[in-house]
Amino acid sequence: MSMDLHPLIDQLAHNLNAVWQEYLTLSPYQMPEDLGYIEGKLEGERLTIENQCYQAPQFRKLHLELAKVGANLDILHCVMYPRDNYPLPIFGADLVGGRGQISAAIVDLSPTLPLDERFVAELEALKQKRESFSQPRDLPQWGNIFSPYCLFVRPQGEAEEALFLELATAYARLNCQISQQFLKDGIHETSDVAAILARQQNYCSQQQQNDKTRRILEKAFGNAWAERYMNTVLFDVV
Ligand code: BLA
Repeated sequence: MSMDLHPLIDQLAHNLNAVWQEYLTLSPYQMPEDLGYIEGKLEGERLTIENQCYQAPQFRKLHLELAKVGANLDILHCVMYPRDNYPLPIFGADLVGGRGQISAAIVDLSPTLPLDERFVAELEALKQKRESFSQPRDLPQWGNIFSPYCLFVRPQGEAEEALFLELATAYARLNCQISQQFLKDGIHETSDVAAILARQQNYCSQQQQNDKTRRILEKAFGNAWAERYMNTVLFDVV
């Protein structure tokens, strides 16, 4: 598939796939039939979407989406939803850019239950790297779902792009490593299923308030389609 995306998007997509394959036992995840590869064009520019989706013993859904809108807007969207019996955070990443510049680069491990101390230790150790970006961005109001370790920047130049890639990959790897530890130790037997589900529900309903995502989908596919896509593919709760 050659969508000719911004190099940082290609690199992060590559790294996420590599980390998943290294640490997790992946099996296919059944997408709604018509939503794997999508092309749309209504009033706006052509929008092409490619979805990859897996599951694993610890994750109900591992979703990586690459999208191209016209010639100037490239998007990577990734969410790793844990199963409701694992006290894991929700890994989420979004890269939005075009014309050689990434305008929004965000990655987080958003808590369901309070973050396990093994996450906190590693994430604290990355603090200095998180703070070295020249253009940090402010989270929107719905962004109260994110952790204090959320990184949201407009990366400037190749060095900052490389650092974002390193950190986003580290967050995904950490999540996979600790999830493997939980699997091995049977930690999932003891977790609070109702609270984990409630946090996933809240994560999804907050993300659905992102009008910037919704508007792009609506312009290419119409309102009803955009609503269904946001509820069933991007931010669904089972
Ligand atoms: C911002 N998301 C954006 C923007 C666009 C999209 C166009 C504005 C870019 C900018 O402000 O520079 C569009 N993102 C999309 C589309 C898809 C997508 C169309 O993923 C999919 C088809 N968004 C996520 C996830 C996170 C996320 C998983 O999907 C975080 C983990 C965050 N995106 C996010 C945030 C903003 C954003 C916080 C900034 C919103 C704002 O400033 O109002």
